[in-house]
Amino acid sequence: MENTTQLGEHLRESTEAIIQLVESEPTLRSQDIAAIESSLKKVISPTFEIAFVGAFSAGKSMLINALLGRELLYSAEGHATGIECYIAYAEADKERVVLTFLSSREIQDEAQYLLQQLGVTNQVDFSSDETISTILETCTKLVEKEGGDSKSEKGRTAKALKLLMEGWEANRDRIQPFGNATYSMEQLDLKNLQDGAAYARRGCNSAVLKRLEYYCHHDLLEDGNILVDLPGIDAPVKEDAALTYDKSNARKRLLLWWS
Ligand SMILES: Nc1nc2c(ncn2[C@@H]2O[C@H](COP(=O)(O)OP(=O)(O)OP(=O)(O)O)[C@@H](O)[C@H]2O)c(=O)[nH]1
Ligand SMILES: [Mg+2]
Repeated sequence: MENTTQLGEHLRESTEAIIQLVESEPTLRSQDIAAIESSLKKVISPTFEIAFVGAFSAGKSMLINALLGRELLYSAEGHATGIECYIAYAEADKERVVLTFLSSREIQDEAQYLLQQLGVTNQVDFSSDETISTILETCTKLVEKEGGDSKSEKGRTAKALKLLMEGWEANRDRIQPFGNATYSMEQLDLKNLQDGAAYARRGCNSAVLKRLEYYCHHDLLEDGNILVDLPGIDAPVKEDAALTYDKSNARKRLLLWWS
């Protein structure tokens, strides 16, 4: 009897033969081959997402790190995870990280919202270096005045805006005006998963990242399980909480609830 791997291999060979036939026949060239390929991938290497959802600071990221036996995800007191992180399987010699950045438009909208929270209601020109320097200086002073970035809402907001502006300055050549740019480890000169994790963990980089994908060699992931780490459902940053709420409603995903 054939095992699942052999069946998958036969299915792949047969489908590829059919695709070749379709491509060689001019009258059939308009057929959507990409849809067939994507369905084939789903059948021969199915994945299943397991999302860790719950209150902020409940220990979700730390638990995933403990399960994998490595410090990939940022875990700290207070509101720690601000982006969606996916951890999927890779062969031992093919471990990698894929980083997706926010667009300039998303960063500017977020900055404008944070400025509004701080009482600045006029539209700001983020293309001016002078404006960015002024925002950074003002935020630094505000955080000092508030006695740190965790003592008051104003201090937290000023710190978040400072990190966002620093992240934008540091990664400006990588960020696209409207689309979400995606980079491999090699493109960012990162040598391994730990390097990737360290890059994403830096506050200013984390502020301008949208999504992280770790491809990691671990038995737990080998059957196609993808671990998903998300911000706390009650995260003090409302966009982060909204992201988790949104992802929690996705179908075909197991939710592990923490409180
Ligand atoms: N003693 C103890 N501390 C823990 C445990 N789990 C988490 N912590 C601590 O709790 C804090 C928060 O842990 P995280 O893993 O960042 O929590 P999280 O649920 O991912 O939080 P968010 O990313 O903000 O949603 C960290 O300082 C951890 O060291 C645990 O089982 N025991
Ligand atoms: Mg976390």
